[in-house]
Amino acid sequence: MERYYQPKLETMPRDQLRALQDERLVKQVKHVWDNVPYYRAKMEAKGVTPEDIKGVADLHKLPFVTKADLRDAYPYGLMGKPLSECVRIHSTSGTTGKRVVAFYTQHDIDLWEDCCARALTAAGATNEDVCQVAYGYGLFTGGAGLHGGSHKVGCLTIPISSGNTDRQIGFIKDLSATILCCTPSYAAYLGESMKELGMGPDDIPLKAGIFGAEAWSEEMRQDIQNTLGIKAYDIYGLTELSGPGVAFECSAQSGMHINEDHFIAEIIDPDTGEVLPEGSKGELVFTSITKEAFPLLRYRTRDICQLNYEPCPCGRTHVKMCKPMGRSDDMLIIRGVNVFPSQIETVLLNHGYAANYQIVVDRVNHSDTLEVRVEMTPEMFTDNLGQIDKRQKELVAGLRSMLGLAAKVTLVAPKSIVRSEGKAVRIIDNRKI
Ligand code: DLL
Repeated sequence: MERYYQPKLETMPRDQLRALQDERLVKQVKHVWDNVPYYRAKMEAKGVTPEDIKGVADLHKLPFVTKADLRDAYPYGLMGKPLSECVRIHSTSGTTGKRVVAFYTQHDIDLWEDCCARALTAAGATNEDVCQVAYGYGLFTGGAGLHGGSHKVGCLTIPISSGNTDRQIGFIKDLSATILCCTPSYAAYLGESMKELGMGPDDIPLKAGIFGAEAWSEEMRQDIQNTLGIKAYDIYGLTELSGPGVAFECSAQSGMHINEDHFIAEIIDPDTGEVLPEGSKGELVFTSITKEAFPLLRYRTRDICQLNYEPCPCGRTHVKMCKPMGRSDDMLIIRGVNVFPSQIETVLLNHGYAANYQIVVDRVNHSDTLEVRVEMTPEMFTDNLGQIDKRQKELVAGLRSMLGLAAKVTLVAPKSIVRSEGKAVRIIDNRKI
């Protein structure tokens, strides 16, 4: 039987949900107009006033917010509440120089934790469960979000944070953890480390995992489910909109329900900004309709995605988003061809490799080169050069048929590609463009 954390809201008939969104949007636009001069100026420049926005049907009239706006307004320029009412910040790592700082009132945190509690409940968590939160704690939203959600559900929460793999496995075993929350690449690494210790899925009590914060393929899901003996659920979110829990998977494991009572989703053409018809593939744009301290209207995520409005067997009525197919800013353009790392991952996993790889792009004599470095699994490891050459050629053919591009494939020894405890770093782009 499907269980919900907030059944009324999660299964609300769509016409009622739309009415709720209409009402909340109107209120939010007024809040932003009155309290965020930066956004008010953008609205004025577009000739829009709060009176023009009567509901979701008018959403397209509002200007977008982009990462560039967040940078311009850094750090306090997009706040909707005075500092005295804010209780916390979170921030992205800013490794690409694009640090984002988001603010929360206590009310914002409360609603965010509800969203994470919905995700945990959808994965089967109850107050009988022991939930190991192995996302990073601190500025990153993963640890704090799932931690708060786990408390709300009433799970015994293990705030272990990421890293120290032996201790992770020890705690899972000793404290009988049943739910694991971490990035999918770290979950795969934990599975790999367990194997090395001679442990299999039957040696641990885990039953479900909530994995997100980075792209992962269906093939990787199967892999993790088999090695850890669990059901692996996807969860999506971004710092700008609170963190994890903007959308989450249910028992159907076929897309993530967007918490539409808090976020309105649109799909736009990333080049023209035009709103695309239902079911189209494009850039995901979110409007937060309940956030007070950092209320973003029409925020361009850069994630490329598709929405599915078909009724879901789980009974939730909220629209589902597919696994993001990549980011418009992660998409590599190699010799004019659009390449998403997820496509490469699919080929590798289909050929029996684990998701331990690096994509190296360079430019030689004015032409782009693509190299995929892939670890052999311990089972396939060999020093037979003929065997390695054959395997490399198979992958070259697989990549050519997926991407329409010639790639160089280099098979490397197991464990030679550095593991990440958080989000994996898969792309090395050496082109000086
Ligand atoms: O990654 C929040 C989060 C924490 C989500 C824990 C899920 C679990 P940021 O660091 O701001 O926030 O990164 C946001 O990560 O725009 C996507 O490109 C990517 N992303 C997040 N979840 C997924 C997912 C957190 N399930 C950016 N699948 C987003 C693919 C994801 N990409």
